[in-house]
Amino acid sequence: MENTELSKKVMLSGIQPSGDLHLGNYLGAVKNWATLAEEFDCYYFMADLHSITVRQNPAELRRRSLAQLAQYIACGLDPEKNTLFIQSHVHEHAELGWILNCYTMFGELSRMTQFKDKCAKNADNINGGLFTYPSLMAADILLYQADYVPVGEDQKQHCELTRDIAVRFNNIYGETFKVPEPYIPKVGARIMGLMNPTSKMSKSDPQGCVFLLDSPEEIARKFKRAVTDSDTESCVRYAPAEKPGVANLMSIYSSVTGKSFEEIEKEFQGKGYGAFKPAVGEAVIEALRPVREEAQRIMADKAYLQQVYTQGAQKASAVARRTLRKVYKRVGFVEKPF
Ligand code: ATP
Ligand code: LTN
Repeated sequence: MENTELSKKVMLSGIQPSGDLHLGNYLGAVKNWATLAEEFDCYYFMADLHSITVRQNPAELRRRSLAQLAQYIACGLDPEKNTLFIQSHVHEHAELGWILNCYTMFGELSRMTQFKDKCAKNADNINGGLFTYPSLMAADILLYQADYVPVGEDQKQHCELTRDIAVRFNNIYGETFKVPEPYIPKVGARIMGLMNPTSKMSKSDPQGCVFLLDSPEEIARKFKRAVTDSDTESCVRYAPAEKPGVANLMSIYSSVTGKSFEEIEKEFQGKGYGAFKPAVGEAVIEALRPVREEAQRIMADKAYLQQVYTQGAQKASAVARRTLRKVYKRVGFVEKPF
């Protein structure tokens, strides 16, 4: 087992438990991750250390971290085939994060667009963690000697910085870290908000965002209210520049049913948006029904969840420990006697 795992490339990603998972996270990320388990040695974690860079309600953070794990599993991430864990359970993340802070430049961190965005949004809490967030993310990745990091466009800059940090460290101390690459899945839609189809679906706009745990009634309501277009044509046609709302609904419908855009255009020929929007809602309700039911079942089974995250942290720690020990030696720390 160890040998086959060693020969597989390592894939790693994290999502902050700062909100509930939505259709964008599912179709754009987690659903695709589930298909990678055979080919790669996969690690996925709840980035709770990262999430406290923005003030969180403690009870909510705890609930969402467990709910997110349950939803990962319900989306198809089999805990026997993937290493699923909670970031704060593997203390090596915080330790390597500190070390890498000392190999990340003030100027580099100052240029991160996510830092600038978050400063603008949280003007009353621009803390040190927000600034050094990318060094901790580099630690997450480098601890596991990851080959690939599946992330969205917004995280590419952080991945680039991770590569720079790895190369810098390797140049000073000799080969220590694998230099990772961002991984852009072959399939994977970018889902836009239902109320504002020109910006991505995001939990910060709850009206235009379909959460995996939303009830069927809630989902139907959100799709009925989805913005289509101001044209009077009311024709289901794929034209993203002219009709971004309709194009987004078509992408969603295509992702959940597997139908091509041509098939969808044919199916709704002469029927108009009045029939199209509820049909997309219905298809999403049916696609998410097993995910929601399974997530709810798992969330209620606290003993099972605990077993999954315990096993995940143990497996992750074993790998993380090896890298951290090597790093401590390289930088010149005295070996721990126990
Ligand atoms: P926020 O709502 O604050 O922008 P988020 O919900 O996008 O955050 P992230 O933690 O940034 O959550 O994203 C987790 C993963 O889901 C990333 O891989 C990201 O690329 C993917 N993702 C997020 N939103 C979408 C979307 N609308 N369409 C496709 N993929 C998405
Ligand atoms: N910053 C990422 C979450 C994240 C991550 C990681 C992703 C934290 N550590 C390591 C990939 C690899 C985000 O906000 N989506």
